[in-house]
Amino acid sequence: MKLIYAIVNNDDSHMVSSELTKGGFSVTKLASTGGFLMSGNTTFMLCTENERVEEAIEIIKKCSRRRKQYANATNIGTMEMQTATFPVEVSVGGATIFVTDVERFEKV
Ligand code: 2BA
Repeated sequence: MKLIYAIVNNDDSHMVSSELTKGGFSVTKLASTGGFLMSGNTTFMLCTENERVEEAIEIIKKCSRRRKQYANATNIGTMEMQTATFPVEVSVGGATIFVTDVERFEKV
Protein backbone atom coordinates (compact mmCIF):
# COMPACT_ATOMS: atom_id res chain seq x y z
CA MET A 1 0.00 0.00 0.00
CA LYS A 2 1.08 3.58 -0.61
CA LEU A 3 -0.04 6.86 0.92
CA ILE A 4 -0.28 9.79 -1.48
CA TYR A 5 -0.27 13.36 -0.23
CA ALA A 6 -1.33 15.86 -2.88
CA ILE A 7 -1.32 19.61 -2.26
CA VAL A 8 -3.60 21.39 -4.71
CA ASN A 9 -5.09 24.84 -5.25
CA ASN A 10 -8.38 25.37 -3.40
CA ASP A 11 -10.04 26.18 -6.74
CA ASP A 12 -9.18 22.69 -8.07
CA SER A 13 -10.02 20.77 -4.93
CA HIS A 14 -13.67 20.06 -5.73
CA MET A 15 -12.80 18.58 -9.14
CA VAL A 16 -9.89 16.54 -7.71
CA SER A 17 -12.08 15.21 -4.94
CA SER A 18 -15.01 14.24 -7.16
CA GLU A 19 -12.86 12.66 -9.90
CA LEU A 20 -10.90 10.57 -7.36
CA THR A 21 -14.13 9.43 -5.74
CA LYS A 22 -15.60 8.58 -9.15
CA GLY A 23 -12.45 6.56 -9.81
CA GLY A 24 -13.15 4.47 -6.71
CA PHE A 25 -10.51 6.02 -4.44
CA SER A 26 -11.13 6.90 -0.81
CA VAL A 27 -9.75 10.33 0.01
CA THR A 28 -9.44 12.67 2.96
CA LYS A 29 -9.29 16.43 2.39
CA LEU A 30 -7.36 18.63 4.78
CA ALA A 31 -7.42 22.42 4.86
CA SER A 32 -3.78 23.54 4.67
CA THR A 33 -1.71 26.69 4.26
CA GLY A 34 1.33 27.18 2.04
CA GLY A 35 4.35 28.35 4.00
CA PHE A 36 5.52 30.73 1.27
CA LEU A 37 2.35 32.50 0.12
CA MET A 38 0.64 31.95 3.50
CA SER A 39 -2.59 31.34 1.65
CA GLY A 40 -4.97 28.41 1.84
CA ASN A 41 -4.56 25.28 -0.22
CA THR A 42 -5.97 21.75 0.04
CA THR A 43 -4.04 18.61 0.98
CA PHE A 44 -5.47 15.25 -0.04
CA MET A 45 -4.53 12.04 1.75
CA LEU A 46 -5.18 8.92 -0.25
CA CYS A 47 -4.12 5.37 0.65
CA THR A 48 -4.23 2.83 -2.19
CA GLU A 49 -2.69 -0.33 -3.63
CA ASN A 50 0.73 0.07 -5.28
CA GLU A 51 -0.76 -0.78 -8.70
CA ARG A 52 -3.24 2.14 -8.54
CA VAL A 53 -0.78 4.90 -7.61
CA GLU A 54 -0.17 6.05 -11.20
CA GLU A 55 -3.91 6.11 -11.92
CA ALA A 56 -4.53 8.34 -8.88
CA ILE A 57 -1.67 10.67 -9.85
CA GLU A 58 -3.01 10.96 -13.40
CA ILE A 59 -6.43 12.03 -12.08
CA ILE A 60 -4.85 14.61 -9.75
CA LYS A 61 -2.67 15.95 -12.60
CA LYS A 62 -5.63 16.19 -14.99
CA CYS A 63 -7.63 18.26 -12.48
CA SER A 64 -4.87 20.61 -11.23
CA ARG A 65 -3.95 23.74 -13.16
CA ARG A 66 -0.77 25.82 -12.86
CA ARG A 67 -1.58 29.41 -11.86
CA LYS A 68 0.12 32.72 -11.29
CA GLN A 69 -0.28 34.12 -7.80
CA TYR A 70 1.21 37.14 -6.13
CA ALA A 71 3.32 37.22 -2.99
CA ASN A 72 4.18 40.37 -1.10
CA ALA A 73 7.93 40.83 -0.98
CA THR A 74 9.23 43.19 1.68
CA ASN A 75 12.08 45.60 1.08
CA ILE A 76 13.49 47.31 4.15
CA GLY A 77 14.91 50.68 3.08
CA THR A 78 18.29 51.55 4.57
CA MET A 79 18.12 55.37 4.33
CA GLU A 80 14.74 56.23 5.85
CA MET A 81 14.27 52.81 7.42
CA GLN A 82 10.92 52.54 5.66
CA THR A 83 9.32 49.22 4.88
CA ALA A 84 7.94 48.81 1.37
CA THR A 85 6.04 45.83 0.07
CA PHE A 86 5.71 45.02 -3.60
CA PRO A 87 3.98 42.15 -5.38
CA VAL A 88 6.08 39.37 -6.86
CA GLU A 89 4.57 36.93 -9.37
CA VAL A 90 4.89 33.26 -8.38
CA SER A 91 3.90 30.23 -10.44
CA VAL A 92 1.92 27.77 -8.28
CA GLY A 93 0.89 24.18 -8.94
CA GLY A 94 -0.66 22.13 -10.62
CA ALA A 95 -0.19 19.73 -7.68
CA THR A 96 2.67 18.90 -5.31
CA ILE A 97 2.61 15.16 -4.71
CA PHE A 98 4.42 12.91 -2.23
CA VAL A 99 4.13 9.12 -2.28
CA THR A 100 5.14 7.18 0.86
CA ASP A 101 5.10 3.52 1.90
CA VAL A 102 2.41 2.36 4.30
CA GLU A 103 3.63 -0.18 6.83
CA ARG A 104 0.19 -1.22 8.00
CA PHE A 105 -3.35 -0.43 6.89
CA GLU A 106 -6.35 -1.46 8.94
CA LYS A 107 -9.97 -0.52 9.25
CA VAL A 108 -11.28 -1.85 12.54
P1 2BA B 1 3.48 27.79 -0.83
O1 2BA B 1 4.53 27.39 0.16
O2 2BA B 1 2.58 28.91 -0.47
O3 2BA B 1 4.26 28.11 -2.20
C1 2BA B 1 3.60 28.67 -3.31
C2 2BA B 1 4.55 28.81 -4.49
O4 2BA B 1 5.59 29.74 -4.15
C3 2BA B 1 5.28 27.51 -4.86
O5 2BA B 1 4.48 26.77 -5.76
C4 2BA B 1 6.57 28.02 -5.49
O6 2BA B 1 6.36 28.39 -6.84
C5 2BA B 1 6.84 29.30 -4.69
N1 2BA B 1 7.76 29.07 -3.57
C6 2BA B 1 7.58 28.28 -2.50
N2 2BA B 1 8.60 28.36 -1.65
C7 2BA B 1 9.48 29.23 -2.20
C8 2BA B 1 10.75 29.75 -1.79
N3 2BA B 1 11.33 29.36 -0.65
N4 2BA B 1 11.36 30.65 -2.62
C9 2BA B 1 10.78 31.04 -3.78
N5 2BA B 1 9.58 30.59 -4.21
C10 2BA B 1 8.94 29.69 -3.43
P2 2BA B 1 4.49 25.18 -5.71
O7 2BA B 1 5.90 24.69 -5.71
O8 2BA B 1 3.58 24.69 -6.77
O9 2BA B 1 3.90 24.77 -4.27
C11 2BA B 1 2.52 24.90 -3.95
C12 2BA B 1 2.29 24.53 -2.50
O10 2BA B 1 2.66 23.17 -2.29
C13 2BA B 1 3.15 25.31 -1.50
O11 2BA B 1 2.55 26.54 -1.18
C14 2BA B 1 3.21 24.36 -0.31
O12 2BA B 1 2.00 24.41 0.44
C15 2BA B 1 3.27 23.00 -1.00
N6 2BA B 1 4.64 22.53 -1.20
C16 2BA B 1 5.42 22.72 -2.29
N7 2BA B 1 6.61 22.11 -2.15
C17 2BA B 1 6.60 21.52 -0.95
C18 2BA B 1 7.55 20.74 -0.23
N8 2BA B 1 8.78 20.44 -0.72
N9 2BA B 1 7.22 20.28 1.01
C19 2BA B 1 5.98 20.57 1.53
N10 2BA B 1 5.04 21.30 0.90
C20 2BA B 1 5.35 21.78 -0.34
